Amino acid sequence: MSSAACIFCKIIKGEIPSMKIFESEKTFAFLDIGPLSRGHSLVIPKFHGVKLHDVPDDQLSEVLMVAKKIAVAQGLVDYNILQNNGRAAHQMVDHVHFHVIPKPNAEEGLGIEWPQQ
Ligand code: DGP
Repeated sequence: MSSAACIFCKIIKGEIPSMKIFESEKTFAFLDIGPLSRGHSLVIPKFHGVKLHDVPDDQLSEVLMVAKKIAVAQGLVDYNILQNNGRAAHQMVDHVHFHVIPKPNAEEGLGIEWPQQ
């Protein structure tokens, strides 16, 4: 399921360009357009759901593993995995997404060898 108006659904379909770093049948990952640190990425289920509880379990099953793969591939030591639900929780894009945010003292480890599918 996708939403015609959703920017992340458009990114998945290639209608909006992105720096893609991973794609599988259910999951997509790309660099954040406004990174909080170098290598800040977003991991999303391809299924369109606004909040975490809108996405069926089987559509979410890979998301955390992909976030972990990215952190490992970047050589991160310190990082945040962050997922916001709703405006009061600072969610700006209404398609579930997990941020992988490298922390500054881990930056020398950013070798940028992105995980393969
Ligand atoms: P959040 O506040 O959790 O909803 O974070 C939304 C993130 O999405 C924010 O860090 C910026 C990013 N973002 C918004 N629009 C685009 C876009 O068109 N392309 C990319 N790559 N990232 C985007």
